[in-house]
Amino acid sequence: MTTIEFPKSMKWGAATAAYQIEGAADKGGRAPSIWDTFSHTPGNVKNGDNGDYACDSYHKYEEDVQLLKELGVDVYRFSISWPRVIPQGKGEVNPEGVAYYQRLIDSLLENGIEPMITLYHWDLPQTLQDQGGWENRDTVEAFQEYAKAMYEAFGDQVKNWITINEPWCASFLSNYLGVHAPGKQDLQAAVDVAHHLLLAHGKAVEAFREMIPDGEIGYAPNADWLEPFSSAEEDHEACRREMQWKVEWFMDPVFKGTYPDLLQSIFADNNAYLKVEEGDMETISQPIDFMGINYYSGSIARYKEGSGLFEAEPIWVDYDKTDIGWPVYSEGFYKLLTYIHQQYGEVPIYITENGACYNHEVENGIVNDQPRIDYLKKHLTALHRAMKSGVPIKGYILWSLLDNFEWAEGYSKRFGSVHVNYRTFERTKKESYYWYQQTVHNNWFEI
Ligand code: NCW
Repeated sequence: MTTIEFPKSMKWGAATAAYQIEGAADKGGRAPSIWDTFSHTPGNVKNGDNGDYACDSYHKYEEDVQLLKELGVDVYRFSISWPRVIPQGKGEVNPEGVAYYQRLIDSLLENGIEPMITLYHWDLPQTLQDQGGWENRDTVEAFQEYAKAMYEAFGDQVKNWITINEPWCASFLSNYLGVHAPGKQDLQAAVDVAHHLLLAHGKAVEAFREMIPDGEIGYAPNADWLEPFSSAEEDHEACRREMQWKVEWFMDPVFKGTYPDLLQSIFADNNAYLKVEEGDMETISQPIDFMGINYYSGSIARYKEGSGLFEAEPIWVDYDKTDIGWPVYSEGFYKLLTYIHQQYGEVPIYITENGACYNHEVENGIVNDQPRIDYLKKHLTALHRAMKSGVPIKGYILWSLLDNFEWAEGYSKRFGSVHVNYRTFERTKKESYYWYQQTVHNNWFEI
């Protein structure tokens, strides 16, 4: 037995996102987001699922807070639904929407849990999409106004903020690969969206400094690790290109004030051009208080002519895979963290998401999700190794507190430490919940 022990300062948390858990899609003055439109369009989401009811957390938030309290976490990361608080995307603030988050925040604080708010976890108001969405540069300003309204409403009580969740998903996965809302397949659109998301991040940070000077703000890019299949130069280069797309494209602008040259030329070869206006890079690269990292998986890849934009082909060597098909690759977590530390220096890091999809059901009142516990042990061991190597980790936030609406996969994929019955909305703690509870309580676990 080896004990993996974390420093006393380590913050533990659990995360969710508005569209994935709230439900109450037409309640309290909420207007549709791009995810309502997308999920209600046949063929986009598995089994035709949508977030109309989700986990019904809009009504059951107190029960969720009790789950968090019993879990013993320091931090709850949740997102605000922009169309719930500003239904038309700009202009009037909806008091009923604000009141919902106020109740949630009050309840968290009464129970000794620090709120961490994500401003954008993918549910853009549909009215803004009708005006071009994130492709339209005006959306950046609308986002800054929305951010200001939220700082105004909650800044006294909430000190931890995240601007944008997984900008790669909100740009390329959504506008080039067409898997997520709005479901486009247009590289130029994706490049424009990516830039505008980063700009929106910068504008929200700018306003934050004026309005919440004693708070901390960061963003939460997703990151994969690509390991070259062989020592051949072409395999290395293929992995570099893929990593530049998934990682550097969203981190270099923020921490170095530049976009990777190689990728700009690959995009240009495919008739997609970066449109940067004067001052943009300064806005994007202003200092932030922490970097969030969402890590789930990685893979071994090799060069393959003609395979996608970057000619990198993943090789499915003998990894275990989670129930969503993502390889369990904790070594990649360690490598990614040390790589990011080398590249971007001493910026403190929160693991803003890590977790696994396993679809265990309730049997005799128990959900025995041992593979999720194994996954968490491996990844927390890798994290601990990274910390020992000097990577400045502030905290670890589990995805997810609850099973929830898993975007294009609908309800078919479960990431929660708590099982949700989608007919009755009943919550059942899984074995991984109890394991995480012990780990959070002890600040150590055994392998
Ligand atoms: S879908 C996704 N996730 C999951 C989601 O529940 C959460 O809201 C996200 O922050 C778990 O964590 C993130 N990430 C997208 C992964 C990329 C899928 C790549 C598909 C390639 C075609």
